[in-house]
Amino acid sequence: WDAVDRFAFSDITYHRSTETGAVRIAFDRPEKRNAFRPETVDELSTALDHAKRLTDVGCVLITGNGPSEKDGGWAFCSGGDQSIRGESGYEYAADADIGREDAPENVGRLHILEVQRQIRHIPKPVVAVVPGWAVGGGHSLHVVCDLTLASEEHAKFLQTDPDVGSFDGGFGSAYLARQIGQKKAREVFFLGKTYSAEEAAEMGMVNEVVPHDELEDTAIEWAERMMEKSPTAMRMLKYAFNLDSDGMVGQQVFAGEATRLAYMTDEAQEGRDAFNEGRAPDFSDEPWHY
Ligand code: 2NE
Repeated sequence: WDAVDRFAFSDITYHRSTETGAVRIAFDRPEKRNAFRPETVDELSTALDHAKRLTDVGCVLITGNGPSEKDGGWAFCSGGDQSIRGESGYEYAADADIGREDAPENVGRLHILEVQRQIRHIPKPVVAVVPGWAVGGGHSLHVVCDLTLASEEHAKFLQTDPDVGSFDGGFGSAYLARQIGQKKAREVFFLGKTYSAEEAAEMGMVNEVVPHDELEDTAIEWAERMMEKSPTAMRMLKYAFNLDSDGMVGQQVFAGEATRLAYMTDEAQEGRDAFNEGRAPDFSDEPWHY
């Protein structure tokens, strides 16, 4: 991996594979089980936006660095950092550089939900590589990723949202129900049990469980495998899978990609050229495909 060092991140690490078209974005707060604060979410968003623009990158891995130096614990992400949660959301540190001259101070943020939408809309597969705890908003993040790969020994899945007065009523619950069924999804939230990687795989919210020391190699193998496929087909498939649960927004994203394909045809280029040349378009040579 090569570090992408142009961003000077503090809460995440961001690497680009030297061998395959994958990037690795990792929560880097292992002493807090990789809980996110607003700064973490901003960095995650920046990295995802950057990864989106890399036309030679076909797969994004999201994971958590570890283990914790304090107690050896592993985590993917334990959700919102409760120690900086204010009255209306998660608050930036007092010295965070957030352009306070333009924006009001201490507005609680919940913009991990914006990152969830980024993960849904980035035009390439996103894999949650889960080396330890996936909890609360961290659980919802793995749910929203296209695939989940989990450590056999250390991955654990738990929903604590209602324990801390929070509720992900969007993808974290409703989309989870599409993955594992209504009864199971309600159990995850209402009973708050901890599930092993194997149990999570049986439930249908984890694709594969591998020994911990094979986790990252397997993730790279998956990335390589996906990178062998047609980028257009992969993008259209991702958006087709999303369309079913994304309503008009899903239709808009899918249709945008259909428009891109249409732009590449002779007839669309004839339409453009005719406008630019001040003449009527001539589509007479174009077949009415069936
Ligand atoms: C993650 C879990 C189950 C781990 O338990 P364990 O026993 O392995 O570790 P421990 O000792 O609880 O945690 C280790 C250290 O990490 C901190 C702890 O306070 C502890 O710190 P020290 O005592 O060593 O100083 N830590 C862990 N998670 C944290 C967190 N989320 N915020 C701040 N510090 C955290 C266990 O730690 C746990 O249950 N954590 C809380 C999970 C949680 O409730 N997350 C928030 C859900 S709401 C949410 O994420 C959300 C949303 O759903 C929608 C929008 C926005 C946010």
